[in-house]
Parts: sequence; C-alpha cells; structure tokens
Amino acid sequence: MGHELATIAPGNYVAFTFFIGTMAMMAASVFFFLELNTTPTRWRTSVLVSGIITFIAAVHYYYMRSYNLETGESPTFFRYVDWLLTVPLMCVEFYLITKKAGATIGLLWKLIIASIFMLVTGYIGEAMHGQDASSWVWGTISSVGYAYIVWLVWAGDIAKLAKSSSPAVAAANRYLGWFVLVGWAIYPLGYILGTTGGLFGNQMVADPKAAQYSMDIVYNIGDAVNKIGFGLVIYMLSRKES
Ligand SMILES: *C/C=C(C)/C=C/C=C(C)/C=C/C1=C(C)CCCC1(C)C
Repeated sequence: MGHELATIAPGNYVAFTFFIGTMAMMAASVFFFLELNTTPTRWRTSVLVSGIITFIAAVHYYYMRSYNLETGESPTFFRYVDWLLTVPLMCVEFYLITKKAGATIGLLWKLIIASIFMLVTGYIGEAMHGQDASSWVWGTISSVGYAYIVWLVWAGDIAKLAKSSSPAVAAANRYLGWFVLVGWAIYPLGYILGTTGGLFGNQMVADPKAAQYSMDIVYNIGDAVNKIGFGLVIYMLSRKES
C-alpha cells in the first residue's frame, strides 16, 4: 500500500465523529483563547486552562482521526494519553475556582491522584484485558477513583469550599459536578460496550469490531460534551463575576 489519501466513507460513523471531534475541539480552543483578552484577570488562568484542555484534545483528535482511518483500529493508547493530560487539568479547574475560598495544593493532589488512578487502571482493563473476563475487575477498581472524585465535588472538600464561596462559584461547582456525575458516566458505558466477551462473561455487542466502534463513538461524544461543557461553565463564571 502506497500513500493514498484516506477518505471517510459514507456510513463510517467512527471516523466521522473523530473528524467532528477535531473540529469542535479546535473551534472551542480558538474561542477560549480569543476570549482571554476580555476576561477579568481573576479568571484568566481558569479560561486559559479551558482552552489548553480543548487544544490538547484537538491535537490528539487530529492524530486519532487519521490513525483510525488508516488502520481501522481504536487509538486506545493515544486516547489514554489525551485523558492523562486533560483530566488532571479538569481537576485543576476545581482547584482554581475554590482557591480563593481556601483550596489547598493537597486537595488538588487528591483529585489528580484519583484521576490518574482511575485512568491507569481503566487502561490496564481496556488495553490488556479488553478481551477477557478480568476487564470488569479493572473497570470496578477504576470506578473507585471515579467515585472518589464525584464525592469530593458533591460532598467533600470541594463542595464545602464552593458553598462557602460566592453564589456564582457555588453555582459553577454544581454545574461542573453534574458534568462529572452524568457526563463522565458516559465513559464507563463506552468501556462496557467495548469489552468483548469480558464484562460479567457477557458479550454486550456480538461482533468484536462493532464493539470497538461503538466504544469509540461513545468516547468521542463524551469528550465533546465534557471538555467543551467544562470550558463553557468556566467561561460563564468568568462573565458572571467580573
Ligand atoms: C476529557 C476526558 C474525560 C473527562 C475522561 C474521563 C474518563 C473517565 C471518567 C473514565 C472512567 C472509567 C471508569 C469509571 C471505569 C472504566 C474505565 C474508564 C477509564 C473508562
């Protein structure tokens, strides 16, 4: 095979969502970066981090799109590299909005370590055990890290600090909390769909290739909703409190 131009065939929804994902992440990054000019100083770092999150995703999506198009495979490794960079940055957003109310670096580390734990164990389950029954064990272990983040944001220190902060910060934390509780729950769903013959010994999707494809589509939707959604919540906060 020479170097032919890979094109997206009609009906190839996987490649199409990678393409749309690239565009959406790029557009969001341009928006957040350009809006920095008119963002009050206090919120500039937060909006900058929003732009960095979607920019990192845009670069990965650009790569994952061609990887998927040319190999027909899931870009699992680069998916997790993307998440390992962007999810800790989403944790930084929680720290930044509650910093004025007293959030410590120690609290930021709790969030970051929990997110890395969630992602590394998820990667082990997906990349090494995606075809066997122990994938559900890794998925469950990963969910412990996820549950801890949900708890910190809804009931733990982040929730307490946000409540003691301004009404705008408290409201932003609630919105972000919904993204973490509902938006992030999209990912374990993709994980279950992609686990061929592994989850509780059941095959969710009969064809291994179809299982992989549905997983990628679900992850791509999750990323667009969560990364851009997070950024917009932060952006709205920066406009409410100026
Ligand atoms: C921008 C990317 C984001 C917000 C990615 C979030 C990913 C997760 C919340 C993944 C969670 C998982 C579980 C809770 C169990 C199964 C394995 C994972 C890694 C898919």
